[in-house]
Amino acid sequence: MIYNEMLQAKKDKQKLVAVLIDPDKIEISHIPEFFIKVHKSIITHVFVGGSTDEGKKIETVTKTIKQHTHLPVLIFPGSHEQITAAADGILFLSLLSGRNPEYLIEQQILSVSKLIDSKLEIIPTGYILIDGGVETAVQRVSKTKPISQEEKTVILHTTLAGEFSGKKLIYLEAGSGAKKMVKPEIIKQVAKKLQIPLIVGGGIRSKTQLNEAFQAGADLVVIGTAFEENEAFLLELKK
Ligand code: 1GP
Repeated sequence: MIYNEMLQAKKDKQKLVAVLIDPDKIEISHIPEFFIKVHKSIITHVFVGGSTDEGKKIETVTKTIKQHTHLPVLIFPGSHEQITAAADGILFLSLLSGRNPEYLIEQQILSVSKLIDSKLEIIPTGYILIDGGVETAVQRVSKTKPISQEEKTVILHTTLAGEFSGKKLIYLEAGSGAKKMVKPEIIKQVAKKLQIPLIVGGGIRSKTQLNEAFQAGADLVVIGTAFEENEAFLLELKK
């Protein structure tokens, strides 16, 4: 079980790193070569998804990834249309920072027909969009506002409301391509109070930022854009 392994890693203080693969941004033919690099790096998880899947490639991309890796593959869907049983599991997201019912419950209901008979491990995840200094795709697509990094209490209370309502993970998200990652002081404040594993992503482009996120208390860090722009960065994060 992927989630139980995450809990164990948290207990053991073993830090996890996910590569985020946007199906619109990767060539299927490049996947085998990409994963040779992934396996040399400290990556422990693979997330697949994006705010949109214009090329409708997620199923093929996920199947191809599964053929080339032993790492757990989780769908990180921008909508119910991105759900594919080819993965191992799904981050079943609720956008708790927003007030758009479409992303709080409607998309989740629309997902059920695909999930009900699948073997996907479903991990309820409170997804919290934090201002990363630039309008991100999540903001555009979800038509919700991120929480300002100045609103520390709102961020803390939103994450804890997620935990208290039964989410198994909290994902603090500055948005793909964010200019500013979630500040370490915010991660720290949340990590101190949260019992469940904490995912942090958006705008992390260096080893220093990765370490800052971990030192502040992130259990799993997600990196997408930095690998899309420079695959050599994977090798800088060598095992
Ligand atoms: C986006 O948190 C992830 O959902 C990763 O963001 O692409 O900025 O690394 P980046």
